[in-house]
Amino acid sequence: MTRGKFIAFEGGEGAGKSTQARLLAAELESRGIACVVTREPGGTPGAEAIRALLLGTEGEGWHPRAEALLFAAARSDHVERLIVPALERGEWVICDRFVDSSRAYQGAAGGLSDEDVLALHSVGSQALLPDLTLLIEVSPEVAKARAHARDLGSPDRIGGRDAAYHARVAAAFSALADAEPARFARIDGNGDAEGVFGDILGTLQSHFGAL
Ligand code: T5A
Repeated sequence: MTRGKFIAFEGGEGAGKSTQARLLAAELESRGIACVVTREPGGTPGAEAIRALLLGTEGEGWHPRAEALLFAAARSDHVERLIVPALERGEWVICDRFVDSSRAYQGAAGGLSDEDVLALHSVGSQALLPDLTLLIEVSPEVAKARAHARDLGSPDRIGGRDAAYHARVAAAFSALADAEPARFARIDGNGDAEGVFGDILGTLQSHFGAL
């Protein structure tokens, strides 16, 4: 059995990750490639329960280190129970966010070192990395308009942080992509969904060959 491919979408709120993940899954299925679409934080019952703890807006929230530990715990359950078994069955896994979100949000923007975030990932998820990480980048204006339309003005605990925090997240994603060009592909997400998807399909074909 050939192991499936692990594709992650990354980027800020409203970049279009979920939209593109769904389009990619439909395209792969139409080509006879079995795939699983999942998300972080979440994807398994345990990780979805942690998601509610992390993103709910009640209470005082979490200290940055506790937040990072909770994301790592959710990811550990997700990797162990869903991602690795699917890859071993030969299915492709399309994941809406993965560890690079922790590196950008809890690391660069939240104040933890990249080494500490990667150490948590090593303990929790045996340092699993995607075969390809698609970083969807949009202007701050486009991101704000799309996220506002989706949230109806009531963002979750992390989406609701200030513009400076989200600017640090965007800069961190950009730096991660620059540092690992073999694993990352940068996608301009400002255009319409079909046009962005065309770029993603072209990127997959140049990365993995004919699908
Ligand atoms: N987080 C997550 C961390 O801090 N650390 C971590 O380790 C992880 C894993 C998760 C939050 O947790 C944080 C990051 C986040 O703050 P979430 O809701 O799962 O929250 O993630 P979001 O990024 O907030 O999800 P969004 O739905 O806002 O963003 P998407 O998925 O990028 O955008 P999408 O596809 O849902 O589209 C948003 C809207 O725009 C429209 C869609 O129809 C939708 O209405 N749209 C477009 N419109 C025009 N043109 C296009 N090309 C469009 N693409 C989408």
